[in-house]
Amino acid sequence: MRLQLTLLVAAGFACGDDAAPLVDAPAPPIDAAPIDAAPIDAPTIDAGPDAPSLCDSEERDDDYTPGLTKTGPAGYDVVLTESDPVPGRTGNYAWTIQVRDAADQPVEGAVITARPFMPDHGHGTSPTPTVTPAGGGNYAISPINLFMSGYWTIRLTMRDGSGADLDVVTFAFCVAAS
Ligand SMILES: [Cu+2]
Repeated sequence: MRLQLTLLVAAGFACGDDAAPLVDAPAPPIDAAPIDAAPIDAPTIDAGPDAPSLCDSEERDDDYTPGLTKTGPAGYDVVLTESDPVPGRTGNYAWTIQVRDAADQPVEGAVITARPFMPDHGHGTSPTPTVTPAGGGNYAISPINLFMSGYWTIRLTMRDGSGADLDVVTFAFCVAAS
């Protein structure tokens, strides 16, 4: 900053009378910033008609839509084909997912663990969700007990039948008090 000011002064001095118009440079419109800033945090898809204010300002969460897909570092896709209910309020959730490998083939026989976690609070939930194969690379997960309002991550770790790591993905949702 000091350098810039020095250069500005030096330039003004060197230009003599030509520097005078700088004083009259038009000021930015005073009301420009607030108007531009407001719409950036517009409510996301998971906000219903009575949108929970707690989650309106949450920017880390996913926007739920059936078919929301996460890709792990090993190239596996996990498709959240359905969440019952739609994420938004505290309570028990039942998910159906489909796992697809890096070649886009459904993955049968994966051993999956689901771990809900509140990173802001450092705790998980209980009971631990049960993951049940449903055929065709689909798996049912329940209950996902998001008992506390706030930001949750749901990490899905996938291994093969021998226990070898396949991939891991994390979904994230904000829920408001029911
Ligand atoms: Cu918590």
